[in-house]
Amino acid sequence: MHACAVIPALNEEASIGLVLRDLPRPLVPRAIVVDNGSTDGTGAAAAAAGATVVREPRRGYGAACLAGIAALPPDCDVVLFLDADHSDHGEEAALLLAPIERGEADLVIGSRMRGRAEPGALLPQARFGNALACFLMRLLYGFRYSDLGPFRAITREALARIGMVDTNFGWTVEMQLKALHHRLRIVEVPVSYRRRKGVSKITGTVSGTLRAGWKILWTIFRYGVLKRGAT
Ligand SMILES: Nc1nc2c(ncn2[C@@H]2O[C@H](COP(=O)(O)OP(=O)(O)O)[C@@H](O)[C@H]2O)c(=O)[nH]1
Ligand SMILES: [Mg+2]
Repeated sequence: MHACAVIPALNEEASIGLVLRDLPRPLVPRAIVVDNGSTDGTGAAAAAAGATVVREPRRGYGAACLAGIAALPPDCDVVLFLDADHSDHGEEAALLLAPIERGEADLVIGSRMRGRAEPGALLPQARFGNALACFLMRLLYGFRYSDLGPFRAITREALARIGMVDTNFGWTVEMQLKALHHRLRIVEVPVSYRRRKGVSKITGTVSGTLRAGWKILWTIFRYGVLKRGAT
């Protein structure tokens, strides 16, 4: 197994080095940090910590993930996604990669609801949004996700098969919906989650929460209702 990390980052100079430091190197020897138009030293900090830095001027979480995928080395066969704010515990990468390595899963979601989230790390609006999205996916597909967490692993082959397109906040839920659609083998594992440094740009702001919440619901409607059976 050749795993490569993809880390979308927007102004995370203070934390990106810690994220890269915590990744277990033998298991995840390479990391691509996608600098999404940061105005701080995110790119330089990532390069100093040994990552390959890709720049994506088109703003958006999904746009950054897509740019990271486009830059994967040819021999990479498993992609590990995580956030740049040091909320995810990169040292837990083995928990996500093990089911893939054993040949039991195509997609492994790190669940912060099943694992230990530090108090205050998941804001109430994030918990509510996660619960609602998971409830709706269960109604539509009968599958019990417990989280839309950013820390996840997927085989390169499965990633190619599902054809991700979302350029912003719908990214995580799109992957989960398409995984159900394409009948991927999905496993959830408990992961830890800590409070980020600095202010959250998505769930920590009213506009970010509303835009993300709306986009997630729209994505569930689009793939779960309109396009069900189409792909
Ligand atoms: N590429 C990209 N990343 C973003 C954007 N907004 C936030 N991020 C990154 O996405 C991750 C999650 O953002 P964060 O502010 O922690 O929001 P929250 O955890 O959902 O409340 C972090 O790694 C951010 O650097 C964006 O517009 N583009
Ligand atoms: Mg965060």
